[in-house]
Amino acid sequence: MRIGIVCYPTFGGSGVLATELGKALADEGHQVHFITYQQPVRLNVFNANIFYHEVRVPTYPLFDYPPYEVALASTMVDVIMNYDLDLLHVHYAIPHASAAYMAKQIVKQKANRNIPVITTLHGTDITLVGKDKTYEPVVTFSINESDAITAVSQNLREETYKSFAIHKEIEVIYNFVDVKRFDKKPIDAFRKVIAPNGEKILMHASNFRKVKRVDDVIRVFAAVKKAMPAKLLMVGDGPERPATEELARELGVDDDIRFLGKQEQMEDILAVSDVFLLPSDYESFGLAALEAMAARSVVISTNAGGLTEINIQGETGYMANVGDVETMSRYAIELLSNDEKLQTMKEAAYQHACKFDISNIIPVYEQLYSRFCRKE
Ligand code: GMT
Repeated sequence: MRIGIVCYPTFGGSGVLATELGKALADEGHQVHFITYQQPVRLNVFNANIFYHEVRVPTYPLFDYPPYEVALASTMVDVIMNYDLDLLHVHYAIPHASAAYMAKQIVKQKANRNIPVITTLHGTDITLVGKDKTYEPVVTFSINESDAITAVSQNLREETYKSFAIHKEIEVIYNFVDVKRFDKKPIDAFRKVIAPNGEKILMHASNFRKVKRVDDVIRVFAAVKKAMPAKLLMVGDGPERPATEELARELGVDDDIRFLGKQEQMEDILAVSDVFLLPSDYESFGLAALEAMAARSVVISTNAGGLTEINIQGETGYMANVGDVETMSRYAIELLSNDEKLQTMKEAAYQHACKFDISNIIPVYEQLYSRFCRKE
């Protein structure tokens, strides 16, 4: 098949998932065309089946807001027509689903062709941004106009039906992880630099936005530090980072925390971590947590959104209510004080992550695509 993939090229989970999906489809022999404004961060391989089409947004002094959606739709039309695409798969509804609708109409008029559009909902496009009155009518319309709609968890499916008047079926296709990539032995030298005295290592990775409650990560770590020697790795960057660093200084734990910024080699960093903290207000799925589990890190998270669909309480990790720093700290201290339990839960987390392995999910997407593909 010739598949167009539209996504955000940044470190966000939706872009990561879309890129990994495209890479895997290319490995299966499909021709994959990424259409986005920048080379996706995880698109770091050469594969003759992968094409990358950059959306250029020409500016003009009149434009306070350059019209990205128009440029995106035009690029979609160009790629569909010139590479004879079979379908478009757009990740994150805003503005990809509405741009795809526009492209679909143009291709219909120009070439009398119906190009199927599949929209995958990822989370904040529904729960945060999409709900906003400013965007809602366009989001509702363009989701309904998609030929197929998928959501990355049951929770997100339900949230979408609750918040938008969607009259089509939303199929759940869970996010996936390439377990082979994350099942790595820790690099000893790296572990020694981070934790020279064999301290336990906690970790968090996100885009440091309010929804991630990064301050709760620091508060849990401060409680753990009172009970045992430990280190914390903070991966990623975003608006809450300065306040988070300030809180670490205030609580006197800054010397034991490393802010690593944005990182591509997540598998090497996750491999040295014992516990992964994800105290978010909401996660439609929590891809970062799944990657941590595949790397044998035990996830201590909130029980928000789709996290309950990937973490099993007391078996693969622990969950607490949003903001319940005390309970999350207690879980972390109990677990990190009991090596046998820690090893058992690490193994259980890994085994559970294997159920979400890429090899199980790619065929599901292929089956979905084949329902809409032209019969030659
Ligand atoms: O978490 C973010 O802010 C990034 C966001 C995105 O769209 O890239 O992540 C969402 O999609 C991921 C991939 O499907 C999910 O794993 C995340 O849980 C989801 N984030 C939220 O729901 C807050």
